[in-house]
Amino acid sequence: MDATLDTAALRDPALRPIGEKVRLGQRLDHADGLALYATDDLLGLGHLADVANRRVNGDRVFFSANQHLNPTNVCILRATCTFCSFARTPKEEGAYTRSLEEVYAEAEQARGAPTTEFHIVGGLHPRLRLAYYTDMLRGLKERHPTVHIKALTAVEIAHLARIEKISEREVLQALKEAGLTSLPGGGAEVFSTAVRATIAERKLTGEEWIRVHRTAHELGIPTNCTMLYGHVETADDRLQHLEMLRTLQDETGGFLTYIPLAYHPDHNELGEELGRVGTATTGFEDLKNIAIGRLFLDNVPHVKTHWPMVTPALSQIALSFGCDDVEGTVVFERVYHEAGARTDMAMGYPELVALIRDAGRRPVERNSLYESVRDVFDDPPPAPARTRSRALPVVHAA
Ligand code: V47
Repeated sequence: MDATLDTAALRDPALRPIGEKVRLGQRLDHADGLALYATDDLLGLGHLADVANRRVNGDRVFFSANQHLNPTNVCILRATCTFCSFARTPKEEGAYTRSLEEVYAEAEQARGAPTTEFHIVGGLHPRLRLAYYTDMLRGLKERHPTVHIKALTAVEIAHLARIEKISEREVLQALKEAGLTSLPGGGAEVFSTAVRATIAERKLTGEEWIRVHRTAHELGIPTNCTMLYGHVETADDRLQHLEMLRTLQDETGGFLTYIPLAYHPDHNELGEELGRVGTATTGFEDLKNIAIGRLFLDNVPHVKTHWPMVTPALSQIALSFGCDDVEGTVVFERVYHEAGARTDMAMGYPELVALIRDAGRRPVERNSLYESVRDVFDDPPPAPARTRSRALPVVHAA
C-alpha cells in the first residue's frame, strides 16, 4: 500500500478538510485536533495517520531487543501520584531497592540474547544518590559494552538534582559521561496544571518536564516523550500537551519517538476514586490516541505502541493507524503489571518479528538511536525464544 490519501475513505465530513491538510503536509491546529478527538470515524482517522506515517517510514516498523530494569520502587511521591501502582513507601509491603550487584545479575539475561538496549526507570528514592546511578551505568557498560542505555525519566533527573543540590544539566552531564544514551519519555502524564493537581500533585510541572528534556537535547542526549491518557483529562488537555511537545521539538529536534500510555486503574487510588478498577481504556480510545499522536506531532519521527499496556494484538492493529515502532522484548515489565495489565511480562524476538510481519510490514530491529541493527525482512532472526513469564523475578525488600 502506498501513502496516497483516499478521500472516499473518510466517512466523517469533518475529516475532509483535515485530510486536505494531511495531503498537503500542512500542520494541524487545535481545532483540527478537537475534530479528530470528536470523530467516531476511526477507520477514516486511521487512514489519515497511516498516510502520514508511511510517507516518512514506508513499510518499515521498528522494534528493539531491549530489557527493562527497575532498580527501586521506593518513591517519595507514593502518596500523591494517585494513578501509580508501582511505587511504595520505604517500609511498605513489596518495597524493594536493588544493590548494584543485583542490577548486574538481572542484566546478565542480556548476555547471549540479542539485547541492544537497557531501559532503566524506578521511583524517587530518598537516599539513592547520583553516584548509585553513575556507578550502575558504568558497571553495565563494562559488562555489556555494545548495549545502549536509556535511563531515568525527567522526574528522576530533577529529583537527583534536588538531593545533590546541583543543576539538572550537571546531573545529565554526569550520566552521559557514565554511558547514558537517551532518556525515556515517562513522567510527562498530562501537562495541564488542573489534571496534575488531581493525579500527580507534587510531581514536576509540565514546564519543568519540558525544561529537563530541553536541557538533555542541548547536551546531545535524545529523549522520548509520552502522554498518559484515559483518566480525568479532556481532549483539550491532551491537545495542549501535544502542542507543548511539538513546540519543544520545533526548537530542538531531540525527541525520537512519542508513546501514548493508556491509564490502567488497578491497585491505585485514582482507579478506586473513579470506580474504574478492572476497566482500562478501550481499543477505540487506544487507536485514536495513536493516530492523533501521529497526525499532530508532525515533527516527531516515530510513534511507538507499548504492547505490554495495550496487548500485542492491539499493537499489531496500531501498525495500520500511524504507528511505526513497537516496544521491544522487554524482559520484565513491572509498571503496568502492577496496575492490572494481563499481558505477558516479555515477548520473544521471533514472536515480535512475526507480529510485525503478519501485519504485512517490514520489521527493522533498531538501537536506542533508531539506527538499523538488523533488517529482518532480508535476514531471518535468531531462532531461540527469549524468556516468557508472567512471574516477577525475586526482589529484595528495602
Ligand atoms: O511515567 C504509571 C506511566 C510511565 C500507570 O520512553 C502508568 O521508550 C498507566 O514512560 N497506568 C512509565 N500508565 C513508562 C514509560 C515508558 C514505557 C515504555 C517505553 C518508554 C520509552 C517509556 O508509565 C509513567 C507513567 O506515565 N504509568 N502508572 C498506570 N497505572
